[in-house]
Amino acid sequence: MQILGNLRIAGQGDDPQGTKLSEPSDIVVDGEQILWSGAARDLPSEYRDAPRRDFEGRVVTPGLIDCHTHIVFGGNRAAEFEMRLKGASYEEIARAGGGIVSSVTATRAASEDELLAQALPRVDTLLAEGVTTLEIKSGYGLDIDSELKMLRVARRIAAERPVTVRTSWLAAHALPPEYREDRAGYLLDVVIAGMTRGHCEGLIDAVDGFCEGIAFSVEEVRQVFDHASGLGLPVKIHAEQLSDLGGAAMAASCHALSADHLEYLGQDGIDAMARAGTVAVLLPGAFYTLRETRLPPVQALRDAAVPIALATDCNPGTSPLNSLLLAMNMAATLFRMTPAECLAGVTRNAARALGLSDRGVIAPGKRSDLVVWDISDPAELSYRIGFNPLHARMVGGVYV
Ligand code: DI6
Ligand code: FE
Repeated sequence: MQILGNLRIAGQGDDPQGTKLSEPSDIVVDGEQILWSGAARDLPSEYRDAPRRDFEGRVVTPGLIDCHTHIVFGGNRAAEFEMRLKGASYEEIARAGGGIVSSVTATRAASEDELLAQALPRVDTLLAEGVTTLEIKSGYGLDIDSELKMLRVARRIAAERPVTVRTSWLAAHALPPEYREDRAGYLLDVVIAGMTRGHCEGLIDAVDGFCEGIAFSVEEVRQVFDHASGLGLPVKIHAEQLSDLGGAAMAASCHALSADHLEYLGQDGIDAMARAGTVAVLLPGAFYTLRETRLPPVQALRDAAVPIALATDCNPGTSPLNSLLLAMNMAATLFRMTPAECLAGVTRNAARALGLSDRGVIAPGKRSDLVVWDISDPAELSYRIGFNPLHARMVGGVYV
C-alpha cells in the first residue's frame, strides 16, 4: 500500500466544469487498485502509516487513454504526403493503388520483430505524455496471417512496455489488390474467417470496420459485425469520415462501443448513437492532415448527450500523430471542445469507447493508472502546443 500525497485532482465525474481542481488530496493505492481518494485531512486512520510520496500540490489526472490507433504498420507514407501537398486528394491516391495499400505492402513484408521495432518508438512517445492504455488496430495486413501478425505485435507491445493494450480486428479496412474483383470473397475468406481464428487465439478484443465509399458499405460492415456478435466480440466503426453513409447508425443498432471520425454524421446517426450509448470518437489529427473543412457535429453531440472521446488515430496515412496532448489541443482549437471535454475525451469517455469500466476516473476500485503534471490549471493540457508537462506517472500501482 502507498499514498500519493498532496495532489489536486482534476475534476472529472459528471462535473461540467471538469477542469476544476480538488482541494489538496491523497490517493491511496494498493497494487493495481485505488483504495481511497479524498481530501488529505479526511485520510482514514488505517492508511496513515503507509509510505507516502508528497507531490507538493501538483495536478493529477487518470492515466490517459488513446482509444483509436493504427500504431503497428510497416514503412511510412512521406512520399504520399508530398503528393497531397501538390494537390492530389486522399481518395485519388487510394483509388490509384496508393494510400492504405502501400502500407499493406510494407506491413506484409516486415517480420514481427521488425514491426515491433518500428512501433515501439511511436508507442514510447505516447507513453512519455502519460498514456497508460492504448488501443491498436490491425488493418494493414489484409490477409489472415499478416493481420494476426499485427495483433501479435500489439500484444508484444503490452509485454514490453507498462501499458494496457486493447486490440481491434480491422481486416475490413481496405480491399487488398488480390481481391479487387471479389469483395464478397474477401469478407468471407479473410475478414470473417480470420476473425474466428484471431478470436480462438485470444488476439481480438473488439472488431472494427471502415465504412466509406473507398472502403466497405454499410451492408458489408454489418455482415462483419454480425459475425463478431456471434463470437461475443464488441464492435466499433470508422464512419462518416468522408461522406454520410449511415454507418454510425448501423453500428449503434449493433450496440457499438464507439463510432469514430464522424465529420459527416447527421442527426439520425447522432440520435441512434445516443439511444445505444455509443461513444463518438473524434480524431482531429486526421481532420487536420486531410485539411478537412467539415467539422464534426460537436454541439449536436453535446445536445444529445453522446459521450465524446478523442484519440490520435496514429496511422501512416491520414494521421501521423504521436501526441495525445496535441490531439487535445487540436480538438479545442479546431472543434471548439472545452478543455474539460478534451480531458474527459482522453480519460473517462475513452475508457468507455474501449468498454473498460475499471479506469478513466480516479475513484476507489479503479485501476491505479495515474499521471501527475507540472501545471497549475488542467486546461493547460489542451492549451499548450508541443509541450509535455508530465511530472510522474504510475501504471498499475508502479511508478514508471
Ligand atoms: N481512416 C483513416 O483515417 C485511416 N484508416 C481509416 O479507416 C487511414 C488509413 C491510411 O490511410 O493508411
Ligand atoms: Fe482510424
